[in-house]
Parts: sequence; structure tokens; C-alpha cells
Amino acid sequence: MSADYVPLEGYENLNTFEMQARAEAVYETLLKRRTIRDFSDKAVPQEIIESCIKAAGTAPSGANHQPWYFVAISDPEVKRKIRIAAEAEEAEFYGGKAPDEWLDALAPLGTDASKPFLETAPWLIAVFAQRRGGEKTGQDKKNYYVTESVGLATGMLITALHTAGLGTLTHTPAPMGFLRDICDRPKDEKPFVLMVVGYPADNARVPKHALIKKDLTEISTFKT
Ligand code: IYR
Repeated sequence: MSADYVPLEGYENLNTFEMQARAEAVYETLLKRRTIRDFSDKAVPQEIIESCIKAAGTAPSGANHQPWYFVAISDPEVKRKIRIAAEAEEAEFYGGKAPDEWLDALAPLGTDASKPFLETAPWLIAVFAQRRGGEKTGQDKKNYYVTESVGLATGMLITALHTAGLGTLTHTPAPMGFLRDICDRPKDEKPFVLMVVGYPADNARVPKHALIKKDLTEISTFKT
């Protein structure tokens, strides 16, 4: 297939004052995002989750193959299965499999093998990475930069969910193979992350540790 270009549409040509204001506004919005573990069981309409997944699906990807797949779960029986399987993996992780250095790094977060939020939260979104696929569903071509692409889509998913007013937890039970079985996904799809989504509980708390964000001067250099 040869390259076929069309004129760029929809680009917003902003003046630099407006640009600066918008950039700061996005920063202010994202600065308010917190990973939460205390979820309310209040229902969230499916349409909101659908819009956020559509937003994630606009992410850039290697050769535009869009190597991601999202399974959104509100069915209590499926959530229960996921909780049972995740807690079994986490019990091993916290019960000896994890190296001390890793457990030390997690200590300020106070996490443990108990994951009640996997049943409490109204939605779980399992994100899968496809090693093979293509720009059209059903193709079987090699995908490129799969981890980078799915990471970008997941970041955009989190941004969309947060902007919509929802709380999230990025959960990575390891290994996550059970997600493929429970979500009925094919063998060559790799579970990437399990997003827990819902309203924060009224009494939701966050670890102080997670409030510390590195300063601009620590995370960047400008060569001008
Ligand atoms: N998957 C475990 C452990 C865990 C690992 C990291 I790195 C975290 O930032 C948080 C937790 C769990 O979910 O408890």
C-alpha cells in the first residue's frame, strides 16, 4: 500500500497566551490525580467507560497497528474470580517471592495481598497487549513497539478517566496470566495492566509518600 495523504483537519492554532494557559490547566488537572485504593461501590454508567476507552484508542502506536484490547468488567461474578486469582498471586508475592528491596520500596504505600477493591469498585478494565494484529481487526501481522504503544494508550485511558472525574488504581498482579483466561482472550495477548475504576470512597485516604512528585528541574534539562 502506497502512502496516501489528506490535508490536516481540526488543528487548533492557539496564540501563545492561550497555549500557556491550557498547558498549565492540564498540569493542574493531572496534578490532582491520585492513585486510590479505597473505592465506593457506587455504579458508574457504562457509557462513561466507553468514552474513556475510545479516548485511549486514539493513542499513537507502532505502524498504527493499535495493539491494545480492553476488557471492561462490571459483572460481580467475574470481578470475584479476578479478586480470588489476584489475591492468590499477591499472597505468594508478599509471602516470600518478592525480594526485600521491592518490599522495602512498597512499605510506604502500605499495600498487602488483600485486594477488596477488585470487588468493590464498579469497573475493572483489563488492558491487553497484542503481539500480532495489524491496522485492521482480524489481521495477523507483526506489531511493533507494542509495550510503548499500550503504555501510551493506558496513560491516555488514565487521563480520560481522571478528567471524567473517576478514581483509578493501576494494578499489576504478577503474573497476570489468569486475566487472559478469565477475560477469554487469546494466548498471544499479554495482560498489561488491570485498571480499577470508580468513585473514591467517602473516607478514601492516600499514602503521603505518593504526594511527593519530582520537581521540573529533577526530571528535565533544557538545552537552549
Ligand atoms: N502487585 C502488588 C505489588 C505492587 C507493586 C508495585 I511496583 C506497586 O507500586 C504497588 C504494588 C500489589 O498490587 O500489591
